[in-house]
Amino acid sequence: MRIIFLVDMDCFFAQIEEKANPRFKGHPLVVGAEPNHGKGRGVVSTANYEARKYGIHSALPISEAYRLCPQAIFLPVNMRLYEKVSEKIMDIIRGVAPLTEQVSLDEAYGDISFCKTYQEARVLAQKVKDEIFAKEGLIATVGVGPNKMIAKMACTKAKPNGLLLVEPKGVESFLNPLNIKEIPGIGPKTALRLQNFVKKSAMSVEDLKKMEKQDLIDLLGILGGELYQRARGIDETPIVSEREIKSISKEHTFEKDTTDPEVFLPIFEGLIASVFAELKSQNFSAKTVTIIVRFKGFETHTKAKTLETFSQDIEVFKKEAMLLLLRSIVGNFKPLRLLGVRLSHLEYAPKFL
Ligand code: TTP
Ligand code: MG
Repeated sequence: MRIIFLVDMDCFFAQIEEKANPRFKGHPLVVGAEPNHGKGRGVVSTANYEARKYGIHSALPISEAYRLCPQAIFLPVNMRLYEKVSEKIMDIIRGVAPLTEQVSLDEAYGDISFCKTYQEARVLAQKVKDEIFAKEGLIATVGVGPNKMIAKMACTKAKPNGLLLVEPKGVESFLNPLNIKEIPGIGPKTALRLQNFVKKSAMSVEDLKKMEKQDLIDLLGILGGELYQRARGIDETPIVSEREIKSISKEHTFEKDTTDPEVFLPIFEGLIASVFAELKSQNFSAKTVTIIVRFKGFETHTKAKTLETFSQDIEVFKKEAMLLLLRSIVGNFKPLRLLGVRLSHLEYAPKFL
């Protein structure tokens, strides 16, 4: 039996700004693009809870935020500062739960299955909240449950400044009355398709549970099968510590050994694109690119280039990888059997940069 917690800072960027300038406290505060008296472009990064009362939220156009509350304090994004605070928060969380998975600057799951009971888990969850407050002067909300989905939903329910535990025996009564849109993975479009199917304008998780598994799969494919499980509180997704990932690589073995650039170059570019897609989806940036060239007869060459700084820029790495490939084959050109690309020396690079 697992016990998982999710720690998520309340209105993270805004809270940091309030702490830096205590006179902002109690006033609506918006962090994001320059509002330029309502003509500004760009969006809201986040808003404190006072500003949320006016309907302001993340990703809202800044012009709209200005219209809703022109008297709010509008501040630019000071990412350097937020990243520093984020590192400190993550250190605190890792001190409490050794196995963690950071999902954004202000949010991390922790496996606290070493707690034998939910009472113990409550003490630990309170401890992480208290430590974040004592050391950083910031408020976090913590959700606890038997898996990531329940921990996440409990955290959302408990916001702001909350702590909510949903024990296995309480999962059903926690989920049943919720609107299906509260289940992670059910966006507005999926919700609409489900509502149309059951001919209801609002649908609860209890309604969702009445649907046949096969109908869900016919309607939504793989997601349908997953939702059948989620509606029952089942989520076996593991916690994957970002520290466990040391490199990202892809290889391709040619069906026939080849010397034809029209065959191997598109494959090489595809490998680069695919390691990059993975890098981005894991929220990493990388410093080192390595290429692996295996010729007919298994002679294998690897060449690497380490950049001066971490990067997520595919064009930078593509250029380096191409140079490395050229250096490996010029003057030594034999039929190619395999090509590979590896990114290593990874650093966690949160979203929203
Ligand atoms: P969230 O945790 O989603 O939001 P939050 O911490 O501001 O508020 P909540 O109390 O609801 O958790 O995101 C963390 C930070 O990430 C947020 O403070 C700003 C940034 N962010 C963006 O820049 N753009 C976005 O669209 C979102 C959702 C967040
Ligand atoms: Mg948050």
